[in-house]
Amino acid sequence: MLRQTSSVLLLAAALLTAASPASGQSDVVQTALHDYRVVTVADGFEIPWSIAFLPGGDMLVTEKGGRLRIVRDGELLPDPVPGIPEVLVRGQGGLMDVVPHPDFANNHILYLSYSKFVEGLRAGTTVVARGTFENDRFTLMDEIFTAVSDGSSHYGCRIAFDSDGYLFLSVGDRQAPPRGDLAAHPAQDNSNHHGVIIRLHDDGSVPDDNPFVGQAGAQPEIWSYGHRNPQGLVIHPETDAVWLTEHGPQGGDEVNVSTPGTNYGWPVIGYGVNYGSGSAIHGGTHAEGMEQPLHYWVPSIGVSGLAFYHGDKFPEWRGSLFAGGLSRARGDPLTIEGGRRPRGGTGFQGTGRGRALRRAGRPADHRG
Ligand SMILES: [Ca+2]
Repeated sequence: MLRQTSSVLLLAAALLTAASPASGQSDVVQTALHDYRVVTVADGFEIPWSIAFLPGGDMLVTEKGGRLRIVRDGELLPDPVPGIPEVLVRGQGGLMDVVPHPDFANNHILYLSYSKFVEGLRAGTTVVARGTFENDRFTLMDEIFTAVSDGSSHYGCRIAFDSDGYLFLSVGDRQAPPRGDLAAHPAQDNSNHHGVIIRLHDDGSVPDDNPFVGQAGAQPEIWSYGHRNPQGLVIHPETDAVWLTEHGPQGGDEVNVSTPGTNYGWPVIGYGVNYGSGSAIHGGTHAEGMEQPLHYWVPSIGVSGLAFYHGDKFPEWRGSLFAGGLSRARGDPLTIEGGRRPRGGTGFQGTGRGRALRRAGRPADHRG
């Protein structure tokens, strides 16, 4: 089920590199706005989860099983990076995101997110660690965030930095079952980190202006809540807004823009149903005080990596949001009209699971 090819992982890099004819590439794919080829940049990975582009041209690729790999000059180096912290590899858990510090060129700091074993918890929790990456070795500095959460899966784990240097992280709802009093679900309860976007300084300290700072009983790292399992996260390259995609249940994957203190409704409202049975989860799709998604997919695409395109090779796609999907390997360009309402379009399609999307060509730039 988790079988995956590197060509899919590297779809974004390939796509946005405006392929010229070479080996290891697909036939021309035609879409409404642009024709393109998919080019395999490197292969040989085991369940790759994310990519980072470093100054100098190296790519780092996480493998869910706990390894960080280096792609240099188009070749996957045989040895994994030493020094990676021990991760809990179980179900959806493992080594997930890798993101360089915005000033990586000078400080060589790298951020990793992963699931970690914690005594007493069923399947660990989501952790962000930072360390230096020099001479092809990772040296752990510290764990800057450990989510207060307990559950079976839904770790979230996407990291993004905005232009002011704030670190945003998604944490899933840990698959707490949505039943009974939905308003009492952990994703609606800010005394924990289930189903949230968090905002931190680059050292893990909490910014004074986070929305729940000073609110009794609330976790001060929370920026927005009521999410299910956000696994796409990107900062808009012009507006600095925090865009995310989150997995719905059966149907109801969503695109949201995370604003401070906002409740995105899971599991009180939504557009999906229970897996298999198709029985209702939500009382409805709308509720007072709960934000509507900008876009939703029924059926779900199995959202994953997320990127804005602002390059010049494909002018009609400029400003579009590309959403990776695990179940329908594709990137969906969503045209954002007036910065607000996305419109679905025909994007690129691959042959496997579209896990990670990063725009290539701007080293260490994870804002699009
Ligand atoms: Ca929602």
